[in-house]
Amino acid sequence: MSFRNAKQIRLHDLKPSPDHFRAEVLSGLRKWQKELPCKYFYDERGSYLFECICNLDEYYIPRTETAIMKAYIEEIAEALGPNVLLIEYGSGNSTKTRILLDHLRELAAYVPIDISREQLLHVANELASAYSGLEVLPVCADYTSALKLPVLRRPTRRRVVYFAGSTIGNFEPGPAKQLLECIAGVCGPGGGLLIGVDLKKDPSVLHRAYNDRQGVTAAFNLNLLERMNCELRGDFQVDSFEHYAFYNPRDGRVEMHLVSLRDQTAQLDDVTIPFVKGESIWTESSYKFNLDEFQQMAATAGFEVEHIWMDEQQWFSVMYLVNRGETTS
Ligand code: AVJ
Repeated sequence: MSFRNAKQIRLHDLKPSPDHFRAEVLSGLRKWQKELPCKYFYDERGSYLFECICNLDEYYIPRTETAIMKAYIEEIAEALGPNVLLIEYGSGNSTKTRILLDHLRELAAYVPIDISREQLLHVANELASAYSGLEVLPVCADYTSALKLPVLRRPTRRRVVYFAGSTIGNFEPGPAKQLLECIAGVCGPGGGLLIGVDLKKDPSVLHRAYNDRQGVTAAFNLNLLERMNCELRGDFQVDSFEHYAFYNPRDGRVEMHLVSLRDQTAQLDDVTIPFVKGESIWTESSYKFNLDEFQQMAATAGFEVEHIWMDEQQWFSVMYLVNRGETTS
């Protein structure tokens, strides 16, 4: 399906259907350790709350990543080269993308891919008017499923996937490798991957980042229950669940959960889901990497690290990898 809005931006709409949402929710809530896919955080309110998180002092990722991009943008532009087709996974509000769009030479086109349709259309329109002459081709999709790129006006020299914010950390190791393989397929041999990767650090810094004082992260987590109430005819008692986030050093990840504060049941349409007091729904993992851990994982998908840029504290990295077509196992 595709449609044009007033400003003539054509949206390729592959957004997951309500039935798909329902099926994924039910299968997650039937597991022994209940879980929900974190991609469903990003409805309109969730995307808004995530932007609020990005402005919190405690949540160091966006400002650190932006500072790295700004400090090294000349080197980054040099590494990517001219006449690139830039494909962004999980484009969100595209703030960091603007740094790239300002500096890449003879950029061929920009394809933002995001699951949040409202935000995607809004941002695509803004960028299309801010960068006249740039072909902007938004795709509303869950980029973990097979995805066909829209047809471009101009030929390009290289495809580069931009995957910011350390969203790769939201995937378990197996699916993360699969996603990198899928990205290797999308950018093709000789194509590139510019990726933001959050690094292992003092757990207290991580703890603060996912337990902010204002409770924005808690609201973001709990919004998933509200979304299910609205879209799946649920009756979750949102105030009977509590945000719980911690760093798990054994697995190198921050885990977010929603903990049931009492024995209770929740309805999702005609399905009843029981909870005992203290039981949790696991809503997100956010893996943190060492440089060589990430390098090895990327190598299994055929990517070779060409550049690593970091902040002074070495909290975050931006890496440029090239698809060499040779995979390790
Ligand atoms: C943007 C998905 C990488 O995992 O740090 C922020 C999402 N979750 N606070 C992250 C998030 C809680 C964020 N990602």
